[in-house]
Amino acid sequence: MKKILVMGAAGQIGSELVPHLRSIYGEQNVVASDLKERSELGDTLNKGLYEKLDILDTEGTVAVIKKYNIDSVYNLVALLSSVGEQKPQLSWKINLGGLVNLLEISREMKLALFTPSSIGAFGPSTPKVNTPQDTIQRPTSIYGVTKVAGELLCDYYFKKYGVDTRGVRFPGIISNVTLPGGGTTDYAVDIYYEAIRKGHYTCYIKKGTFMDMMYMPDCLKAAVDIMEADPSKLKHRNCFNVAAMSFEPEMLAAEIRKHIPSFTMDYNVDPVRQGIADSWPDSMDDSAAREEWGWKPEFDLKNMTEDMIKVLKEKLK
Ligand code: AKB
Repeated sequence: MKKILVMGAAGQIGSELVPHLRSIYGEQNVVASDLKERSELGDTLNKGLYEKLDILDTEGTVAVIKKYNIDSVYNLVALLSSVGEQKPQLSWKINLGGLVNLLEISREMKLALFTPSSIGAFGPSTPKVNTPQDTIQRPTSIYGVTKVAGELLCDYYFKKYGVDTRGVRFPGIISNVTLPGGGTTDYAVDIYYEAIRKGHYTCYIKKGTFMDMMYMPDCLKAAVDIMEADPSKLKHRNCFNVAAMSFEPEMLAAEIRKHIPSFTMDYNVDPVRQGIADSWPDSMDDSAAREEWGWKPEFDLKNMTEDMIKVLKEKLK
């Protein structure tokens, strides 16, 4: 059985990936870690194995890996795109510095390493519609710069040292357990909470701005499936486009209105996040992931919205 360490476990993806991995590999085989104290964790993480850990602390990370005989690491530590523009140097230090640290540890300790890339790894000169798997990558956000460098570095460690690095380019992730923080795509989560709480949302992304999005269950499936994939079939390894749906704010609002007919939306566009969104693809071509490891999402805008509203109505009661 795999022995897994999830770093950055208290964030939007980690807080759901940890229980998901535990349900597959067993409670005792999945260790969560984050900068937070255990007392600051949400209910789901609080129950199982947990270590307070800084990704830049090599000695501490090695000690945890030895303590639990870890053989696979999910590296979810990152400053996202919007917050990255406020703190570019910190973004580089954490996103890339943390990854370099983990790659070196993985090389020495023979670990498998999952590191997500993002639609943020593309830029304004990338083909916007049906963005190919292999194409121009000249991102203009620091987040994107760290993601492209990370993809290349992971490829390098695989080729040069045989480290089992793997990863996917995640779209905006929509979920209802832990809020995302500091991303450009966060509006597509906030809108559901505000629709239920207030019946109104002021959107910071302009009408007509398409971006790829994915519901959390598909995100979890992608993270597990790529790590379980037969390595002999993987031609890309660290940068698979994975897509599920592409929409713009008006389409999302219209779908919400099917459940909450009185819902209204207006706009107060944030130039920084709008600029980032404009530089990203409208929709990605994920045929390489489908061919090489059988990627197939289950959720589209319609069934995701049904589920989000059902779950959040209960949660926000
Ligand atoms: C962000 O908006 O920064 C992230 C991402 C798409 O990587 N959600």
